[in-house]
Amino acid sequence: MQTWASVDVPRLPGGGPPLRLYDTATARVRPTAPGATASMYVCGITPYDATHLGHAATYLAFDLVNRVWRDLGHDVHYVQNVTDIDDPLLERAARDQDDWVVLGMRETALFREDMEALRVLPPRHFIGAVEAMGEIAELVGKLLAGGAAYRIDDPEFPDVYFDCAATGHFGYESNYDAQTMIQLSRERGGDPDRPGKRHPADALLWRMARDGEPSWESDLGAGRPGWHVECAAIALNRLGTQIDLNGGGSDLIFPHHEFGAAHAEAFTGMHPFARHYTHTGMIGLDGEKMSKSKGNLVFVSKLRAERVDPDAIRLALLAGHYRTDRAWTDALLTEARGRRARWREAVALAAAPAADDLVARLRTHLADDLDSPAALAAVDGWAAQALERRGGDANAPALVRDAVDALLGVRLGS
Ligand code: 5CA
Ligand code: ZN
Repeated sequence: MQTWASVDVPRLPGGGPPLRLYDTATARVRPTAPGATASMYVCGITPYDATHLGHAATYLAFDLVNRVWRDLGHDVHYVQNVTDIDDPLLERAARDQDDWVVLGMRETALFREDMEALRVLPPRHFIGAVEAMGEIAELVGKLLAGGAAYRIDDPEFPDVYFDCAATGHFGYESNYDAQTMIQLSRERGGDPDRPGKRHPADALLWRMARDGEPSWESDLGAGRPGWHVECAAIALNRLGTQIDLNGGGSDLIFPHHEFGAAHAEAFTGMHPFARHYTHTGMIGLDGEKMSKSKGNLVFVSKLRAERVDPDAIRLALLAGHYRTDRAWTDALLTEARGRRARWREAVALAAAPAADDLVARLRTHLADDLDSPAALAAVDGWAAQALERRGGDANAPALVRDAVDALLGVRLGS
């Protein structure tokens, strides 16, 4: 798929400490240690509705990872998928008497616009499940041939399932117990109650064609893929057998990333698939997680249509720590607008207090598990001093403008 337009990222003098990130699998903050190339796979949208602020917060968190790694000199190889065929898309299209292909294309186009407006650096590969159908079916075929998958005993629909006992490591990513896994798979698109599975949590790999549903020809028989194998195939084929980071919201910890990891590991024999599994907290509204199924959504495109500055949306979302479940409020946006105005005023001064220390602190805060609230507070401190004292270093305003642009993705110049 076509990705979205990139923005220039200023290069900053000097360098910062290695990026440390929380890893769900080991339940602690650990240094990331990519080589010259840093590989990152972040799960993309299911395009049956517009991008809301929860999605935006998640992609902004991984945009910070991208920016920090780039600042450290890594070539970031970033891949993101689009789940452009799955039950929710078909259900929404049926409800609205829409064509699922058109629905997916329309919402994906809007997502691209939103990401561009928010100045999120684009992935190098932005891949839809439909365009990756051949490679997904091929991976399912290999898992089946290798004994990690099985056909369910159902003469009408002999669907293919992944055997969660196949790798010997299942559960290491989420660390959830069996009861929790079964419960979460029930809530998140799985079918633990279907008879004939080896384990209730076993996930669907290939769903044989049903009347009235789209399907694709393959060696497995006509059908369509399960959700997790889509991401495993797209990631493996572009980033290789082991990656530096697999990311998404905390609602993807199980079953999605547990199975994605298990599929990849069963195929490659290498463990772990990702060196970091990094998950963002959920953005809520009025006390509930913002989600398409609950309908309590604030869309990025709606705010843009109301002429809300995307930089203010970015600052409002970065004012909270990425791992914290938090609520969206209008007050956050008001605060972000005020902050942006003060920062702009400070970088427009002819001279300001020296900024080398501020740049160092920005790097240190972000390297510390993306502590964006501390990074924002550091810029606030510098801006307050600059506006109070007036004068100082003539290079400081431009350095701060570049650092805020490169590391936080916020543009303060004209
Ligand atoms: N297509 C799959 C991933 S392969 C999917 O989960 N799509 S999604 O459209 O439902 O979500 C896209 C991303 O936004 C996921 O990483 C998800 O975890 C994240 N997300 C969804 N809701 C929220 C929320 N309320 N707050 C923060 N992140 C969210
Ligand atoms: Zn995914």
